This record gives sequence, structure tokens and C-alpha cells, in this order.
Amino acid sequence: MITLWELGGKDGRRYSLFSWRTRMALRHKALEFETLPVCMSDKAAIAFSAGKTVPVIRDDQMIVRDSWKIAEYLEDRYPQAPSLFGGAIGRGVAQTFNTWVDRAIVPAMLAVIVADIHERVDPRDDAFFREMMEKIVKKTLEQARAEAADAQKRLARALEPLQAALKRQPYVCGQEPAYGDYILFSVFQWARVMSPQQVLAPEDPLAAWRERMLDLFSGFARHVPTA
Ligand SMILES: N[C@@H](CCC(=O)N[C@@H](CS)C(=O)NCC(=O)O)C(=O)O
Repeated sequence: MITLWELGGKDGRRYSLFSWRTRMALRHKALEFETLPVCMSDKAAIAFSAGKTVPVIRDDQMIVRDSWKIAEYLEDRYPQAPSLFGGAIGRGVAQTFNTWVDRAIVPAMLAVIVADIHERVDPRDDAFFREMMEKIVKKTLEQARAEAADAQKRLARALEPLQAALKRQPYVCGQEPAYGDYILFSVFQWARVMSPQQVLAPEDPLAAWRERMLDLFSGFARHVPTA
């Protein structure tokens, strides 16, 4: 049994976007796992990992932190299970996509939902989250909320290439979902769990793709506490 440490929010919400990549990768590999929620401010809870962020997994004696490293670990440790990358070239492309999503899409989504996330973090993380996020977005959470509509327009522009791609094929990875899909899906699941805002219009090809992702693994990501 693998153990996954991830962020716990109010009312049982599991909102760490990077941990959602790991959750989906574990299901893709059909691996059993249990999850342990931690507070963002409680660095002692994950000190054993020698890092300050989640996700962290323990698989037997092995401790791995960082969602990308975890994906690589799972692919190499469980080669008989369905592949996350589809080979060396796929792994390389997935790593490039991971970097692009983290640098282009995550900040664009954060600007839209940061104040909503704050309302739903564990109350013990209230001040920690505010201080950290106000430094990252370079404004107060109240300003971020007031400017959310503009941020939403910037997000829509950043998503345009993905809309075009998902008109041509059902998944980021082609005909079947794999790790590239989980990278992108994590950002929308983060929003779904923590924000009541509609970040995708119903006619957006990304909205239909998100529904397909929510259906995977018997609705694994669909049936969780959301905003
Ligand atoms: N590159 C890392 C990023 C991990 C990360 O930033 N995790 C967030 C939660 S989604 C976190 O633990 N933040 C706490 C902090 O930065 O203090 C990964 O892919 O795992």
C-alpha cells in the first residue's frame, strides 16, 4: 500500500493540484494507496521527505517527493502496469508539457481563483496561505478577487492552443489519457475543488475533455468534495 501526503482543506477537500497529478497517476497504474492530509503551514508533518511541499509518497521503504519525480518513479518501478508516458520520447514531451503548464497555466489559473482558495483552506493555514500567495500574485487577495474577470480573460488566451488540440483528439495524449492529461487536469481539478467560478464555458472543447477526465476510474475525481 502506497501512502500519499497531500493538502487538506475545509470540509475534506483535497486541493493540492500537484497531488492530483499523483492521485491520477496512481489510479492509472492501478495501485492501491491511502492519503494523509497535511496543512500547508505544517512543515514538520513532511520533514521526513527532506522537502517543504506535497505531494510526497512512501512506497515500502522508498520516499519520493515532487509530482514529476513521483510519476517517473511509478513508471520505472511498475513497468508492467499501464504506461504513463508511452516510452522515452513520450516522457520527454510530458516533461516539457509539465514545465509549460506549471509556468503558463498554473499562474494564469491562480490569478483567477486565489481568493476562493483562501476561503477554503484549513483555517490553520489562513495566515500562511495569505502571506505566501500575496507575495506570489503581487497583490492582496481582495485585489485579486476584484480583478478576477480580467484574469479569466488572460487564462482563456493561455488555454487557446489546448482548445485547438482537443478539437482534434479526445485527450492531450491522443486517443487514450495518460500523464500529459493528468498534468493539465490537475489545474482544473484544483479550481473545481476550491472555487465556485465557472472557469470553462460549457461549449469549450476543454469542458468536454474535463468531463471525460472526471469519468475516468469510475468517477474517481468527480466524486470528491468540491466548491
Ligand atoms: N514542483 C512541485 C511543486 C509542489 C508544490 O508547490 N506543492 C504545493 C501544494 S500544491 C505545496 O506543497 N506548497 C507548500 C509551500 O510551498 O510551502 C511538484 O510538482 O510536486
